[in-house]
Amino acid sequence: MRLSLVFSFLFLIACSKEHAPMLDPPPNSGVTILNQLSENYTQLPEQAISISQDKRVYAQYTDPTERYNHRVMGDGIEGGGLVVVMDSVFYELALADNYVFEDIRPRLYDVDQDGNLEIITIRTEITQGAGIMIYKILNNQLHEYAYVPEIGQSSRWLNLVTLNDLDEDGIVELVWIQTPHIGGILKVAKVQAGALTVLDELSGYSNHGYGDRNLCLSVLTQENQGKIFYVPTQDRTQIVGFKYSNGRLTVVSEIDQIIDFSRILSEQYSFSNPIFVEDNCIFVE
Ligand SMILES: [Ca+2]
Ligand SMILES: [Ca+2]
Repeated sequence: MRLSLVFSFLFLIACSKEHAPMLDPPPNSGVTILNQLSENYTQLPEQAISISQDKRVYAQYTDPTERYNHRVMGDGIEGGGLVVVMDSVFYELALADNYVFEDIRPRLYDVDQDGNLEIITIRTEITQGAGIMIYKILNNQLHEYAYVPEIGQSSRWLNLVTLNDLDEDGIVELVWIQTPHIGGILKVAKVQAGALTVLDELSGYSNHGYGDRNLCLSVLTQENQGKIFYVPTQDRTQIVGFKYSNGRLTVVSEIDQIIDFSRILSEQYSFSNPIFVEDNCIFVE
């Protein structure tokens, strides 16, 4: 009698399991998209995925390649492709063999302020060095929208500083440092369709240590005098704050401090009113 009760109990458990509700996440949820990005694509060693704050947009580099032997971030493995997910639709792009994404993960920012995020990449041509390519989804495809032309020489790289409307004229500015390892030149351009025009530049700054995976050596703040961005000097002994207005870069602050290029800048100094923008803060241990 007691044995039959046990069997009945086990039978009931088995039946209840058979009809248990499914625990898998619903299709196209964030977890599913992350799983698809990591399982259906070959990721770079950093496995870094950008996710927009509203979780509508995801982006990662794919198809690791060693066809460009520069090793600016240590391992010589760069991206050969890009996948972007917007509103659960996957958009893929494969670079031609003479290009790589010399980068860790794509940045997401609404550069034309139309309510949809664009994808900002460091894209290198093997004989011409690094440039910046901004992609936009148009007609269900990733299109080249705006770009900083390549530096013009192989094994020359650049790193982004910030993307923001710095002078508050309604147009987003892009700031970067060209050749941060060899006399880094700080440059600023307004983001508009097509090739971007450098509006001002100043040399002697750096936001990357050769071989490091830390691309996060700049900080943007909102201060009484407007938006100020900070980068280290090339010799790593100062942090310098810049304002951009009337088409010019102006130094507004010089802070004497030794900077460790393996650590993110915002952790090395107490900035007032930093604006959180992960676009200038790409860091992998
Ligand atoms: Ca946009
Ligand atoms: Ca502006």
